[in-house]
Amino acid sequence: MQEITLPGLSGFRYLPGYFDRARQEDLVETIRKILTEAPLFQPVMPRTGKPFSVRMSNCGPLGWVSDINGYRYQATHPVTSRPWPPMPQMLTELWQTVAPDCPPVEACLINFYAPEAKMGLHQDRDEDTFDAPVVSVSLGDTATFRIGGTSRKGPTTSMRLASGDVVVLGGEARLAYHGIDRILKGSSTLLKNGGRINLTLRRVTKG
Ligand code: MD3
Ligand code: FE
Repeated sequence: MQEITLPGLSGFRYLPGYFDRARQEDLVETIRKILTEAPLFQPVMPRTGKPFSVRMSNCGPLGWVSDINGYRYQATHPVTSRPWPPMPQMLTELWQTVAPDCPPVEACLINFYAPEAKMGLHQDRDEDTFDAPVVSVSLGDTATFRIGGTSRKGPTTSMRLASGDVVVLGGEARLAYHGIDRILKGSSTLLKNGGRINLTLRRVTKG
């Protein structure tokens, strides 16, 4: 298994091809089942109400939501009001493998990118703890990902995230600015209707 780090950003680990094609197919089937229970919703920006281009859902005890009132984690789906579906075993196993000394994963945010979707540069800081890493899994079309440092200005590094790739954002990288510039339409055959799914595994509460 290949592991790539960045010289200026400790705690960043890129694990290309972590999941082989068969396990990616397994994961997609598992996620599709979750999405029938907890459908994708369109989050909006706090205050402005401007919709995100990415649609989202969650699984696990807590899920991240954004609405006119703000960003937060909550135990229920914002549209159905039902609890989020349980965390699949493949994801709890991934967490145990890459974050063995951390308390259990509590949230898996499911981001769905249509070919035109993107995500602006931001920090992930809605959790009550930054001790555990954020762990990202990419499925479907390749994305152009940008990561900088812990200040909004300053240099950024661009890299491609392909289907099956895992990124672990711990240590200094946990609070790095990052975003998705674009999706390379038609770059993967994994998802029948194209697009990209990103899963992010998180610890939300203090262990
Ligand atoms: C770097 N997701 O859900 S994954 C997000 O592809 C998010 O959907 C993007 O940013 C996506 O918040 C990027 C890679 C990633 C995830 C979390 C990070 C990079 C990160 C947290 C801190 C630093
Ligand atoms: Fe993020």
